Amino acid sequence: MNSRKGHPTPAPAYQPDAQSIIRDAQKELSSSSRRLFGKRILTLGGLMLLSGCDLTNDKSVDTMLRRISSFNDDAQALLFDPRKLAPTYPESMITRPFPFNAYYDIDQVPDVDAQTYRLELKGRVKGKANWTLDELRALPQQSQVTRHICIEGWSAIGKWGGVRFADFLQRAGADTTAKYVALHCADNYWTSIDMPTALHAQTLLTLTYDGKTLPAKYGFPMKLRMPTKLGYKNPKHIVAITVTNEFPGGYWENQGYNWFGGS
Ligand SMILES: Nc1nc2c(c(=O)[nH]1)N[C@H]1C(S)=C(S)[C@@H](COP(=O)(O)O)O[C@H]1N2
Ligand SMILES: [Mo]
Repeated sequence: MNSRKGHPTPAPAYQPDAQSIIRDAQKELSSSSRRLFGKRILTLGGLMLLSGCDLTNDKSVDTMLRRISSFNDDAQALLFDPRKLAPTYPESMITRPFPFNAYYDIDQVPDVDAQTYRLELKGRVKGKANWTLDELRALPQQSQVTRHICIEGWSAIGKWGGVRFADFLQRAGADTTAKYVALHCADNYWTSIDMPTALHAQTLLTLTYDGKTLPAKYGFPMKLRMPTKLGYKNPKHIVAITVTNEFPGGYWENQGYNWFGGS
């Protein structure tokens, strides 16, 4: 479970050469923030101008990269239009077979028992705290064909079905004025999202893939599917959900991936 297959190993803290600084900076910046800056690549000089930091000092580089990343989160949150829909596709465009990806190999996919499974709701939630799969299946379902975009440079079109997350949060008595929703997974992966994205019309708590029960490799029993966010923000095998005002971070986000992670 410890190998980091599928993603580049996060760069060592600091190597005192311009190339490694630029590589780190590029990793830190999502594609949309690069659009925001109007360039694909920031030069070392550009980074110095932006930050006012002396890039020969490793602490200032780290501080600057963190500042750019949180600026980028704020900018993306401001630019996010909760009513704007991500593109949908005809079923004929579904990618077959749909790729598998995780921070481990496919033979280590967690095996979640459907009978004993309960989705646990924590934090700022007044209603029902534990949900069985049958209870989730009994809620109104819908499906969508959307493109999943992985930061590693591949994308694929798939069809997911399930409960609109906004409906679920409402039924569960969640405080939808809270800032964050954290998603905890059976494989110890976790991520967190902003409330406007949680309430977006295309954010689905999915129970099916291509019309059938979500297979283990794609996240049985449940994946939160958000076509407005990059792949690493779409957690599989969710076992608990926390509604909170405290920043929860995430598995990849805590290793330098941009937190907002919009596509
Ligand atoms: N629980 C869990 N969810 C996860 C991951 C993971 O390792 N564990 N990887 C993420 C990444 S980086 C990607 S690209 C997608 C891959 O989903 P797929 O296997 O359905 O293509 O799952 C995301 N959700
Ligand atoms: Mo990914």
